[in-house]
Amino acid sequence: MRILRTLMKNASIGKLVDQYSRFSPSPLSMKQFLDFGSENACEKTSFMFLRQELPVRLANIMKEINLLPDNLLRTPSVRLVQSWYIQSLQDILEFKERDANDEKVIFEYVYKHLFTDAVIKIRNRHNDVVPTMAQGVVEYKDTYGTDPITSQNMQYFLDRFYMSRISIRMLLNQHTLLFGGRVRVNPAHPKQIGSIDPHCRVTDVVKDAYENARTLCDRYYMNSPELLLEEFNVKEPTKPITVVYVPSHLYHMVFELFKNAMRATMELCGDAMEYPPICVQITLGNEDLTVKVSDHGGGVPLRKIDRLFTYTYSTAPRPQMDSARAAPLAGYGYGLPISRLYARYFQGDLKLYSLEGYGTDAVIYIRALSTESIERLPVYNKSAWKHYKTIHEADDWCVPSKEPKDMTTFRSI
Ligand code: P4A
Repeated sequence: MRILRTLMKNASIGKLVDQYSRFSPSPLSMKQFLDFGSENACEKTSFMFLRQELPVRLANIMKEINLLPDNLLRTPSVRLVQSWYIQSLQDILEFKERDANDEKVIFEYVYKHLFTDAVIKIRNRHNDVVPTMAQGVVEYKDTYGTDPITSQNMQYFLDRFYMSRISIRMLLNQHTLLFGGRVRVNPAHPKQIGSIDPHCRVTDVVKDAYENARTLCDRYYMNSPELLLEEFNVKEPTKPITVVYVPSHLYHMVFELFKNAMRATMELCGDAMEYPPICVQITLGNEDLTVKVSDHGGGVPLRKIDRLFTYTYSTAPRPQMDSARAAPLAGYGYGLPISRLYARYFQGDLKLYSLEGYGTDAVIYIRALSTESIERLPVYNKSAWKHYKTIHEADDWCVPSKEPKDMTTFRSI
């Protein structure tokens, strides 16, 4: 009887996933996020939007989880993650639409508080999605190994899956920060609209991230490179550069880049007492706000750059750490691929330009105009489906042969 009930429930949740995945997610612009937080915006508008949009975003990515290789789907970690998504979808669908006449009353007296509680509960339930999914990838790799095709599919899925998660958490955070407390202002950041700062001072975030990375670096290497910071505000050279952005996202990205730059610098220079500084250039043009983090850490050959962004590569078993020493400064994590997703989330990007033997320039691109900062969201459709189902044929570029052909063969004609 229990089994039958479970089966019935799973069958109906499958139907709901199908139903909501037929809608495309609705990307929001920075302006729309700010409007939800403005004085006259109401909690009910936010509620009604989230009641529809959260199930759509959840269902869209749940369809893609279902397309993962069976052996990966069957790992305990991926099953656990999947169960969180099912539970959260059910939690939101409790707030069903009712008769429009009753709706206002029901919202004020019943839904309002229950909804913010549900939103907080959902956010907490999904806190450990990244390490749990990473564990699933390790389990799969240990048992079945990896080939380039699987690795490529995993990369495609995880980029979309983590991007979807970033976007869902953004929605959950905005709602709780704006409507969860008694007042709309965040005591720690009174000028922010939820997690968005309409006048985010890029330099302040960069300095903060540098100081915190430097503390880790000092602890591990007993020393650290200095910071040289330059700002180029092209149109208004005397004004500090600001942008409408999520400071925590910017912090996450630059902190990651500082850790990498410091690690490369310290490992290259060894016990030398002097280290080349890390140079940061912050530039505001018409379209782009660019943050470049340059080091003289010896660089990475082009052949190995892609690996720094590859999930199946980064999830190699951790090296045995000497428990007496602090955790290593960077690496063995998802730092770079996730940072790149943060940059892409609002239509920017993160790129590495390395000069092997010399050093690395890491560049974060952010849209300067808030009207262009619009969520970049994955959508489940036929073309996404094809990515998982296509049988990959031979590459359409020649494989370079290791042993060059004897050229005399051609000359003797
Ligand atoms: N040289 N340059 C970088 C690294 C090395 C580098 C590096 C050996 C490699 C892996 C790593 C951290 C640093 C850099 C800046 C970057 C990225 C890589 O933003 O100097 O951890 C995975």
